[in-house]
Amino acid sequence: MSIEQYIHKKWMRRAIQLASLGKGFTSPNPMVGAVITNKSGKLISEGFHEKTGTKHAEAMAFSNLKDDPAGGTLYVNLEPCCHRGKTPPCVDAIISSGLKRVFVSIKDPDVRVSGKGIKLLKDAGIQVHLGLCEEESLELNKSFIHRNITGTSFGVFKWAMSIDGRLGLKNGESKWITNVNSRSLVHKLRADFDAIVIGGNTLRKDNPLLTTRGIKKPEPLRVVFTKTLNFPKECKLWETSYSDTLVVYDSSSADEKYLKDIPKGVSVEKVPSDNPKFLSKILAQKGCNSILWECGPKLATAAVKEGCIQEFITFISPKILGGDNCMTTFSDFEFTSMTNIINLNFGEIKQINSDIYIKSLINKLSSA
Ligand code: AOF
Ligand code: ZN
Repeated sequence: MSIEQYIHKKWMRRAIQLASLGKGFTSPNPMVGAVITNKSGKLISEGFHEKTGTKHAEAMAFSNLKDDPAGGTLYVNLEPCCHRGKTPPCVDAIISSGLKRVFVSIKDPDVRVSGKGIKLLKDAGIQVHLGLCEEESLELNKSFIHRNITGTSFGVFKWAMSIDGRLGLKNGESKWITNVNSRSLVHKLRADFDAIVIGGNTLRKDNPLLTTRGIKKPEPLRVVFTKTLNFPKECKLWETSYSDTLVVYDSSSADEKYLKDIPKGVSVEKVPSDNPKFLSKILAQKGCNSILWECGPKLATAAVKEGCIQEFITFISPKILGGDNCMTTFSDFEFTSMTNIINLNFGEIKQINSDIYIKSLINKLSSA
């Protein structure tokens, strides 16, 4: 790698790092960071997109300028926008700034932009280099890209199991399999997601709180997907003063007489069947780029079958729970041939005191 290439990479990595400061707050928008150097290659400004509705990264960088950008270079991890949305088009600001060159990591999958931003810059005589740090940028904005391409939210299924692959005892006695550190990691993990989903059975059995315990404000949306609408009167999710709750029900099976028992502060939506794809679409339309599925085995299996899950986070606890008295996560899959099984790739693996955390990936995304 030449010194020049190394320097360009360094500034793009900085743009990606700035972009990631918006993690958890930008949805439905992407995480974007921008770095501007002057014609001598000196850093003269930085910016990032803080949250939806606020200045785009490029606009923030232009408002932080410490020197004349004419003849300089912009580094940005997503193609600059060319539409007038909540804020003016960034390409207009780039063109009038006199910058001579723009490095862009990846194209914007948003149909309002999608290559048109790059074309406008080139038509204005600006050199555009596409593809620098592409992999890192795809990874950073995988949820935003997934929602734009598929119309569904990027899904991560999280569960905890014993070393022999058991979820717990069927009698419900072993509610917590993992240690307290793994459980507080889950609270942190939730902060990276726009919504946390469980099924009606998990609500009835566990009565969970599903919050980050104040790590993120506003808290992610808490969602219950139900076939019956039949819930206990007292549920932690009904307390909505610090965290919103949405109940999505299957109108083909639920008895709507139970709607009156759901407190006023809880939002309710219906879908035509128990297919989790309907849920994922509704949440995508509400602007959720990402969903953490914390549901039980039935809904998890259906969500995997319907392509609603892209990644798995598994906590493994060093316990042996044994056979028939235990629940397993994917017993609803009945594979009869190795050609049909689901193959995953291991991503991150780490030890959390006595437990192990494994992230596995189901498929790889490509750029727009
Ligand atoms: C951002 N921040 O830094 C960049 C974005 O809702 P709007 O009007 O803010 O437009 C959002 C779209 O703008 C988004 O889908 C993406 O295509 C483009 N670029 N968005 O929120 C940014 N550069
Ligand atoms: Zn923009």
